[in-house]
Amino acid sequence: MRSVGLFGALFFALLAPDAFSVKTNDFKTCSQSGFCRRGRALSARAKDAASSWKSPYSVDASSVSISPSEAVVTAAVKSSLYPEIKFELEVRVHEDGVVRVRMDEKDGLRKRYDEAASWALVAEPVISKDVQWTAGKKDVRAVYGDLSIVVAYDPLRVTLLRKGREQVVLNGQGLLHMEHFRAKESLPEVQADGAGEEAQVPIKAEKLRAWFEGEEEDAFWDEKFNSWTDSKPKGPESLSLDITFPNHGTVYGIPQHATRLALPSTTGDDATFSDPYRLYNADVFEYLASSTMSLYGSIPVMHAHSADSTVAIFNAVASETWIDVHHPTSKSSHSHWISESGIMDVFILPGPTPEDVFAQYARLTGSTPLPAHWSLGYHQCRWNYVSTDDVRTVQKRFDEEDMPVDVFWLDIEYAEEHKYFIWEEKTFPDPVEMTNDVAAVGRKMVVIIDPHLKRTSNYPVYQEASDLEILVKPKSGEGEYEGWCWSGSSSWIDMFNPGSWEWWKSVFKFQRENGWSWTNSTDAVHIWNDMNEPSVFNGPEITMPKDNIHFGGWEHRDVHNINGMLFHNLTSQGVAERTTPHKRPFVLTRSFYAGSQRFGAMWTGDNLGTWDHMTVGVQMVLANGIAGMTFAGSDVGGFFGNPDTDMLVRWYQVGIFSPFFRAHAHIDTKRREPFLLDEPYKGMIKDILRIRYSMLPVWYTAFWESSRTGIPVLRPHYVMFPKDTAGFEIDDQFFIASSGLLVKPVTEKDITETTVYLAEDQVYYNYFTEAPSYGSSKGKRITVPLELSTIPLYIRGGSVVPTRERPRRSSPLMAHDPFTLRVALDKTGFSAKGDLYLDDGEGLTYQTGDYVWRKFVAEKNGKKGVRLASRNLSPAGGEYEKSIKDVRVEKVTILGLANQPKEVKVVGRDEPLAWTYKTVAAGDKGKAVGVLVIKDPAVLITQDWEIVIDV
Ligand code: NBV
Repeated sequence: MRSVGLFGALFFALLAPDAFSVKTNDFKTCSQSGFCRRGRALSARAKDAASSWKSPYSVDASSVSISPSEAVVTAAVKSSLYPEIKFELEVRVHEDGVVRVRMDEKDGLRKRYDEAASWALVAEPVISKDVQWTAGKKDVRAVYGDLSIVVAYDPLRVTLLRKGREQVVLNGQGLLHMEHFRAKESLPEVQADGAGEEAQVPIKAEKLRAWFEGEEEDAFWDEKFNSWTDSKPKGPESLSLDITFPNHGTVYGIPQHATRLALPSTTGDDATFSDPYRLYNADVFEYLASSTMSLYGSIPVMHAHSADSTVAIFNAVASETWIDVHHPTSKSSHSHWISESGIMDVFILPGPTPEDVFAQYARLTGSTPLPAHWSLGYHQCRWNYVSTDDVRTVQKRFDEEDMPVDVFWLDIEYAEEHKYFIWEEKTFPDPVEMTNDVAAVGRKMVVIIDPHLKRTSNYPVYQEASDLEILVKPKSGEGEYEGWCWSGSSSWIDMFNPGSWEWWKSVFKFQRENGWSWTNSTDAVHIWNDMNEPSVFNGPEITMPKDNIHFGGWEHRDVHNINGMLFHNLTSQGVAERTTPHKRPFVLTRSFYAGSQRFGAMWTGDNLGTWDHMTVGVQMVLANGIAGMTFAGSDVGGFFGNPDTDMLVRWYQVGIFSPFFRAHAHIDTKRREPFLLDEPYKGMIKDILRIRYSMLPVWYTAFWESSRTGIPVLRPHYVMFPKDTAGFEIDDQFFIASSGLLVKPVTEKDITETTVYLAEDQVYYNYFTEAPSYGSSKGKRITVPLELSTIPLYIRGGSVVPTRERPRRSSPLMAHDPFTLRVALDKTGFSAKGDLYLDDGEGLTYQTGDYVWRKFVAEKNGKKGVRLASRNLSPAGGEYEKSIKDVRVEKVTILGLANQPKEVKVVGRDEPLAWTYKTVAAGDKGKAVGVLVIKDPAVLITQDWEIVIDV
C-alpha cells in the first residue's frame, strides 16, 4: 500500500511521469546560471586571447606586510578593471605545510560570506613558526622545508613548489575575478550602441572591463529559472578562480557526482562532459549514472596526482560552485572554479604522498570517528515497513533463515502526518515494545527524521521552534519561510542560528524538563537524516530559494552547501548526548559538506536498480572516501525499480564491501528482502551476508585506522600504489584499509570472467580457494572465471586477516566468539603482519584507553621455518580487555608456507599443536603454494604468544 499522502502523490505525479529519467529541466545547466555563464565566458575570452591574456589582478608591492610572529603575509590587491575597488590578500602557512590563501573585498559596499571554513574546520589551524617570508620587488616568497610559496605581484599568482617544481598554481591562467559589490542604481547603462551613461566611467577602464568581463551585465540582478525569480538583492558577487596542477595529470574528488573516480574533462578537446561539475546540494530525482550534475552533497576537495607527488586543494566555499576540469597534456590538469558568493579561502595541501594529503585534510576538517560496531553490520531498510508487526515479521523471517542483520529501518510512514518523532498510532501503537523486541538480540532500529517541520500547532517540535524564532526566514527577513515537503506546508530550522543548537539536541532526550518529550523511544533507536539539502518540493531546483534569510542576515545562497551538514551535526550530538554516559551515535545523512565525516555516515541517495548505477555506486563511494566521507554506501538493490535476482545477488556482493551496508527500496517496488528469494539465490545471499559478518573484525580495525589517519577505509588504486601510472584510472577494484584485502566487485550482467589488476611483484591469494596469483612490478592483469556466486576477493601476500567465522543473528552476539587468523605470507614465504582492534563497540571509554589492539607478525624462524607472534599495542588491563579474557584464536591458516612442517608449537608449551598441510595450485600461471591449517592453537586473543613452525 502506498501511503505517501496527498503531497507525496502530487510530487510523484509532477516528478515521475516517465520511468527512470531524471528531469533535467528541473536543474540548471551552466548556461542557465548567470554567474556560471559569466565565469565560462571569461575562460572563453582568455582562450581566444591566448598569450595576450593577462589577469588584471595585481599586488601593490608597497602594501606587503609580513607579521613576524605569525608567519602571515598580507597585501593589498587591486584589479585594473576597477581601480577604485580594494581587495586584501592573506597567505599563511600552517605547521604541517598546508598553505591557506584568502582574499576578500576590503571596505566594500557589503560583506562577503566568510564563514564556510569555520563550519568545516575542526579547530583553528596552527600557523608555522618556521616559515620566513621575504618580500622582493616582484614577489613575496617563503620557504618551508623543500616547499616554497611564491606570491607573484603582477599579475597576482600564488604558486606552491616542491624542490623547485610547480605543484599548485592559483590564477596561473588569469581567470581570477572577484565581482565586487555595487549599487544597482549607480551602474552605467552599457548599451549595444555604446550610448548611455558609460561615459562616466573612464574610457580606458571601460574598454579593459569589456575585454575582460564582456560587454553585457549578464544576470547581475534578478534572475529567472523556470517559474522562479531569484531577487538577488546583493547583485553580482561571484568568484572565479583557476587552480592549475602543472605536473599532475590526474585529478580526483569534488564529490558528489555520478562519474568516474579520475575526473573526466569538461572542457577542451578531451572533454567527456559539456557542463562543469556542479556543487549545489540537490535532491535529484532518478539521477543519471554518468553526469556532472549536482547531487545531494558537496565537498570542494580535489586531489591532483602524478607518479611524483599527490597534492590537493580544499576550496572552502559554501555557495553554488561549478568546476571545469581540463587536461591540456597527460601530465597536467587545469581546474576552473566559479562560485556564486563568498570570499576566496583556499587551502593548498602539499602532500607529497596520498597519505600525507589525507593527514593534512584530517587535521583541517577531522576524520570519521570510530563508529558503533553494530553499525558495520547489515542494515535492512525499505520505504516502508508499515507497522510494528511488519517489523516483527521481517525480523522473524531473518531469524528463521539464519540470516544475520543488525538494524531495521523505518522510513517516513512511521510518523503521523510526517510529523517526525510522533509515531502513527494506528500502525505503530507499541514502538517501545517493538524496539525492545528488536533489541533483545542486540539489534537496533533507525528511524527517519527529516528537517521539514509540519506547520501546525499540534506538532510540538514545530511549535517550539516557532516560539523560539529559530526557523529560516523568507526573503523579507520577517516571519517563517514556508515551503512544501512530505508534511505539506512546512518550515525549516535555521541551524545557522546558535539558538537552535541546544534545543534541537534536547529534542532527542527521552525526558525533557520543558516541552514535549520523546518518551516512546529508546536508546536502541538511531537516526536517519534525509532531505537535508534541503529538499523543498515547490522550491527552485527542489530546494530553498536562494534569497531566504538565515541567522546573521546571510542569504541561503551563501550557505546552501553547509545546510545539510549542520542538521547532521546537531542530530548526531543530540543522539550522543541523550544518554549518560554518552554513547556513539549513528546518524545517516543524505546531504553533506567538508567536515561532515565527523558526524556519521552518508549514502548515495536515490540510485536506480540498474547495472550502471551499481558500477557508479562503487566509484562514488571511493570518491566520497577520498574527500573524507569514508563511512559511505549505496542502496543495495537500487532504490528505484525491481532488480532481478542476478542483479540482487551481485548488489549484495558489492554491499558487503561498502563501509556502510544497507539494502533499501522505494515504496512502489516489490518486497525484496533476501529471505523472499528462491534457492539458490537465497542461499547465496545468506552466504554473502555471513562473509560480511565474518569480516567485521577487519572492518572495525579499518575504521579504527581511518579514524586516526584520515585515510579512507576503501583505498583506490592510486592511494595504494601512487607511482603506478597504469593504475591511476582504476576505480573498479580497491583495498580495505591496510588489511591487505583486495576486492573487485562484479557489476556487469552475465559475464563469465573478469580481470583483476595486480600492481606489484607480490603473491595474492584467492580468499576462498586459497589459490595464489602472481603480480608483476610492471603491473599485471589476472583473469578470474566467474559464476554468479564468485566474488573476486584476494589477500595480498604479507597480510594477516582476523575474522570470526561463527554465524550469528547479529553482531553483538559475536562479542565473545573466537577468532580465525589467515596469515598470507609474502613472496619471500616468511613474512606477514596485520592488526586487530576491538573494544566494547558502542561506548566512549576507548578514547581513554579501554581497548584491545593486537599486532600479528609472521617472520622467518631458522632457515625455513616461520614464527607467528601476537603483540600488544594497547594499554593493558582495561575493563574491556578483562571482559574478553577467555576469547581464543580457534584456527590459524598459513598461506604460502613452502614446506610441510615437522612440528608446530606454542612457545612455552610442550605439547605440539595439531595441523594439516596441503598444496594449492596457482589460480592462473605460477607455482603452487602450501597451506598449513592449525586447528586449535588454544591461544588467547588478549595475550602475547608465539607459534613456531619448524620445517
Ligand atoms: O523518505 C522517502 C525517501 C527515502 O526512502 C529515500 O531513501 C530518500 O533518498 N526519500 C528520499 C524521499 C522521496 C524519494 C522519492
